[in-house]
Amino acid sequence: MQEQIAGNYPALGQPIDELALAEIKSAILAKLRLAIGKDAGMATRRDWYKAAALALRDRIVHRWLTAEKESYDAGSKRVYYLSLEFLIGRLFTDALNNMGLLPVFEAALGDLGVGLDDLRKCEPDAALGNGGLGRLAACFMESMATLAVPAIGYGIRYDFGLFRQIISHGWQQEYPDEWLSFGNPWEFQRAEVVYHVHFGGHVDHVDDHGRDRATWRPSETVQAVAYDTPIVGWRGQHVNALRLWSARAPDPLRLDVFNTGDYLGAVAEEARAESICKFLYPNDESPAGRELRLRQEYFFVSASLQDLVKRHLASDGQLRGLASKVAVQLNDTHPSLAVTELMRILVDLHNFRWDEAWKITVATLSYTNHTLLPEALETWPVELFERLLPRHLEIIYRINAAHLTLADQRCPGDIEYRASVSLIDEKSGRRVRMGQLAFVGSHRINGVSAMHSDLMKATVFHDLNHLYPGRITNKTNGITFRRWLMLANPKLTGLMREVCGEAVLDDFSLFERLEAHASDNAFQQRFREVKHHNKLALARLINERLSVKIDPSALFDIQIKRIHEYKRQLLNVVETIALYQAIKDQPQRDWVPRVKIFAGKAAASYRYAKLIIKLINDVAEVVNNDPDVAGRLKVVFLADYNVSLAEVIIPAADLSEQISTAGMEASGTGNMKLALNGALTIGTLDGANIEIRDHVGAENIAIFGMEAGDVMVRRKQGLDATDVISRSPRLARAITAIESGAFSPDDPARFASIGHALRYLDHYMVSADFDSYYEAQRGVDARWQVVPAWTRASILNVARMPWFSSDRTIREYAEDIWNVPVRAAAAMPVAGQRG
Ligand code: GPQ
Repeated sequence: MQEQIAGNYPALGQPIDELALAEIKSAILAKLRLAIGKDAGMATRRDWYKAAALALRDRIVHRWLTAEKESYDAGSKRVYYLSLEFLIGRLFTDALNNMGLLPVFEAALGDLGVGLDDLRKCEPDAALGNGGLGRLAACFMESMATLAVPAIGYGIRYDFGLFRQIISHGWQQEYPDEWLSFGNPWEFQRAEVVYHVHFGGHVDHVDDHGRDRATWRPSETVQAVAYDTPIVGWRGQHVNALRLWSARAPDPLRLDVFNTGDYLGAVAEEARAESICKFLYPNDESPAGRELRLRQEYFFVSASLQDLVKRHLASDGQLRGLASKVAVQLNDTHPSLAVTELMRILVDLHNFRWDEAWKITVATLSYTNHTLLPEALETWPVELFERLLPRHLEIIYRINAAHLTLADQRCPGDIEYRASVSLIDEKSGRRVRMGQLAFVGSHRINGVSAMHSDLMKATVFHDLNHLYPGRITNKTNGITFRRWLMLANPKLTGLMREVCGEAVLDDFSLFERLEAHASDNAFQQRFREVKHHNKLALARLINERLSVKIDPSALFDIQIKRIHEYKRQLLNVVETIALYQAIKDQPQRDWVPRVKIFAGKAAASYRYAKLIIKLINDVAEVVNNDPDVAGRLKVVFLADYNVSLAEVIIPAADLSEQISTAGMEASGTGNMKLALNGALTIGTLDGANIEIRDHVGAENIAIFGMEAGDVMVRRKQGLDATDVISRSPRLARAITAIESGAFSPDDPARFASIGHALRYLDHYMVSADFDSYYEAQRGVDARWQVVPAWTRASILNVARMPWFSSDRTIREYAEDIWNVPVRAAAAMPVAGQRG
């Protein structure tokens, strides 16, 4: 049993084992010398970080190989999570924590004269994703490992992740994210795992007794090389791989061309191949629409399917039973080509009859939808498809033929119905619809919150749902508590371990034990001390980065997420302006001191979102330098929002802004992270906010604004907001200030387009929801002033969040979609309980 200790999180106050300490110290020193080639005397902090990471990796690899062998021997069904985005952040303390090795590494490094926290900061964030969708994939990988679901995450190893954001004179500027420039200690290059991925050319048909077989004669080949990163689950019991593909040309150098003196031409093929994994498209909920993006999508789908088919054949010998051993989850439409690629593999390469191949494909694949915005669903011009993937286009036509026959049977003569379900959009030039393709080729299609899944049935997939009833299911998103509570908020975790018992680390239902203490004065005091500690840390960071001093006892009002019109940072700014004006009008009133904190990136091509960032910064400039509001209002925009910055901001939040236009945020997951850390939510009835309200109780959340149905009705009436502005002098005054250059004296017309939208093009209901939002904010002020009641609500938010663990989400996917067993919560090794 002692061996298990390594996988245990040492109980509070448990002394560190001297033997283990000595072992880790010598392991780190050995890595420093033998893997880094340095002496302790010469080592930089980064050298120490790498040495420690490698020493840790060794310990993970042992578990990894064991887990791998166990699932192979057992012939277990495997999950393959296909995602163009994995927003991982840092792995060092995440892996240490899950391995139960955080205290011993901290002590060992301390003895060696280096601080663990300093080393932690040497690791660059792996930002292979844009926002929620990519972070969800990272949380899922951790939960699948925790629940011992044999799984592989497949994606692309981008040379450059999401751009670095710099704010210069208030404007966003983008710089490349060179996350690999100092190497990556977590990954294993698998030089032997290489697949050929083809593009272009033409298709030859063989008359094969109507079997629909064809031979694709491609004109271009790219190689996909595997890089594996181990993802270790809680208590180190199970480890899965994240397998990312890197692209290269079969011939790195054309010597014949080189010898003619054309040095650039000699490496042109290599450059073209490598461009596939050069960078992450910085788009969020807007399709990239470029040929390179389609090449990325096919590249990773093809390599991943070749890999999983090869693995399956090695153990089962044939593909007939694929669906009983393999579940492929498509994260959004980006991997939709898996439908056609799997059909091609089965029919063209393995001689399956079309109908049987189709059954296997549908039984193997499932698809998660992350947005209702019709303009965000990917489509590709037929002509581009034909040029890049001629055989896949044929397969799409063949699938569509059968699919439309079914549609005609269901709704005979209904041309509109047929057009709406077709895989080809004939309206805007001929385009392939990737959402429809993923839907038709999957046995389950899930939305990511209850409301989103309902709206999927009612809107974007209404007609497809009619044709394939029962396929749509809901899987409300979740977040991994190991990262978003234990690591990000060790102080709160410590308090919970004391009050709920050590077992709370394994069984989140024990959070409910907090409820009994929610009104207890002494406990409240300690709970507030934890929050204050976290707020001090954030205040320090803000002062370091922006030279803005904020009061840690002020209400920290936080909006952190991608900058998007539907997420309505603008609503928050307009309310900030109105509040600023109100404070200036009556400086003597007992205003609640507030710090408005924003962070988030705008897609590089999204001009309006970038203008909103400029507005936030311009408002900050005026507000923060106005002595009339000093001590009452501050506005802060933190640049370069990423996972690591979120880990500092979230534990310090008092108020969580979840204010999207109702019906537009599929789920949200930041809302869950903030509530888990004790922030009260001010939000609309949108996405998972609704389920958060249901769990924490309507009295512990501030809901405002129009509901999704109201929004639809009002949009039908038009987008002009003159009516609401004429009824709200407060709103009118704030808009006028924006338009008159009150915040942009150097360029008074800078925000004219924003003023115009607020008045006449209020698609996102910023003006329409303003009064309701302003009132809700003043309600928050009133609550804040009653400290015990606020603290109680904050504690109850934490206590009632366990359902939002991604472990729960993964359990639901496993049962309802993948049909794989998961480790039961009770089967987790539990450390001795304290009371
Ligand atoms: N989401 Cl379509 C993204 O982060 N990027 C995207 O391209 C799309 C969706 C988000 C969505 O906006 C959030 O509401 C969800 O919580 C998140 O996906 C995960 O499902």
